[in-house]
Amino acid sequence: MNRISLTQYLVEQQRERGRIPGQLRMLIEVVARACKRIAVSVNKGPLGDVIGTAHTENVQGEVQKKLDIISNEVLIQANEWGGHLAAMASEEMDSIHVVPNRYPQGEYLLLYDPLDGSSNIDVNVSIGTIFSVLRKVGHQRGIGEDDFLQPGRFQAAAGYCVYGPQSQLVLTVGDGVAVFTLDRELGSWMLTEQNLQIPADTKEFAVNMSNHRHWAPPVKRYIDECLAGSTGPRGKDFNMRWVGSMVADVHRILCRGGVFMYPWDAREPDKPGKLRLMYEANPMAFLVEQAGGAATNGRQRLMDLMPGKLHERVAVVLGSKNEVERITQYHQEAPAAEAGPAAR
Ligand code: P6P
Repeated sequence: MNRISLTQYLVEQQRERGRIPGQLRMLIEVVARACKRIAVSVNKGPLGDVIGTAHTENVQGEVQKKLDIISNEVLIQANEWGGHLAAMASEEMDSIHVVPNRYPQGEYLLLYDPLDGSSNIDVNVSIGTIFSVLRKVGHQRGIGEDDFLQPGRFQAAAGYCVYGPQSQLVLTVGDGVAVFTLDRELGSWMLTEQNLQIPADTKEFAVNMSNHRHWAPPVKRYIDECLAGSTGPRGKDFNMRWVGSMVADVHRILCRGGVFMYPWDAREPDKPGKLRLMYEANPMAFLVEQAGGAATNGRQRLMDLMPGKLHERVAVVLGSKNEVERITQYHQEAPAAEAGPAAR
């Protein structure tokens, strides 16, 4: 089969649809190349000095794995010099990283989780890099954290690279979702799927069941009905999958449907959820919506949420449209006191 490369895909998309201006194409190609570099380190595992912790903590107070730091550095070094970016923000950095004055500044802002699911690194389970692209709002040189605080619907592009049995790059620029598989012999990302579509219905849910007793009633109601299966109100049996790596769980849902939940829970009532809005939830929400699915915080469309802080967290419900809508309906039907944190 005559497959096309990422570069050819981007050039043809620009020629036919005009959605990938030069700087955005450069950004996507640079990030894709950085993901190839990260894949090399991830695939080395114990053969390289990349396993284990770096004995440091990130802004979230989480112990950083060596590969978290390596991946973050790879993305910074790859993106600084090209003239396509004004600044970057990363789960692994407290504040934004502005392109140094020795390089020209571009029109875009890049946000990323350099290696999501890093708790799985040491046990050889799929992990990934998640990225989100926003446009620089002003045209002044000075860039601050506030320039990043844009709702997800303003994203120019989003994607992830999943380092699994295959390394795959999944990308949207707002015109459907395309999948590229890394051909290691060529060292190229090759188009293997486009216009991914998530089935509106599903029989598969993804959630960390060990948190069940901490959930708000609408979430308990939804999951309990799934567990009741064909003998319960849903009248059909459900299956459960939970990798504990968002990229792996979302990739499965993009490929075959399902619903993913990381809901608010009562252990830390002031925290809306575990996942980060700007560089986990928003890019995944963009991809899922572009594939015909839905993505909310249980009540509101994720991509409509106005961020207040760069590293803020959010509850996440995403995947097959009809299931996400049912979960939203259960939140709306619940008495306000039972529905978890106040709507934003
Ligand atoms: P838990 C990985 O640390 C992550 O941020 C997501 O990739 C994943 O979906 C979630 O946390 C897993 O959380 O509590 O099940 O370990």
